[in-house]
Amino acid sequence: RLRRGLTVLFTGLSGSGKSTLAGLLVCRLLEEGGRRVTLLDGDVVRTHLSKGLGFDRADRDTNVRRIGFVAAQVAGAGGTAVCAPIAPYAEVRAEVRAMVRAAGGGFVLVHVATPVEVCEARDRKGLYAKARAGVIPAFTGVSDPYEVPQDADVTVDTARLSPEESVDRVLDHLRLAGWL
Ligand code: GGZ
Repeated sequence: RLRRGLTVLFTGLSGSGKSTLAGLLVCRLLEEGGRRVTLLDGDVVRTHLSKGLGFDRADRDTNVRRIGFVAAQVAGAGGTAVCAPIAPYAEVRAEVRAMVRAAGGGFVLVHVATPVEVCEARDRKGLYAKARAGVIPAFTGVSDPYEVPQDADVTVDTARLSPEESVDRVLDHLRLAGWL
């Protein structure tokens, strides 16, 4: 049976666990067989597809729109795109959902709802310290907005769940919704 393509968009703060969960989900999807899978990670996208863009609202919106465009192409061709930008604005997230659906793919929004205090305590890359010191301006969750999704299909908190448990929640949803 031919399955429709799919986009899974992880959204959440820096250090919330998006990249880890996205990478793990890709592995689990590959193990399952089925569609071809592409990972569009925030970091990698910004060194290639979105090279030169900054972090004001217009550039963030452009970045997330580009990711959405590629994801829609992948899903439209019957593949799976797994994306992990912060995607702080609800309006553009909704645009991406619409773009993917218009291309004939399914769209699943996963909110990685790890509290900012936990992300900041982890501070794996020292970015929160720099943001607090004002060295990095407009840092999401510190000095720039993050609009909490009201339309998440799955919500996970990596302060309460292991990465494996979080990805299991996503896979459970994908099975229940008939995507796997
Ligand atoms: C947020 C920033 C900023 C500012 C640099 N605000 O944890 P990271 O380091 O590796 O991931 C973050 C990444 C965010 O890029 P995205 O493309 O995901 O953002 S968006 O969806 O809003 O376009 C962080 C780093 O870039 N970073 N400056 N000011 N994160």
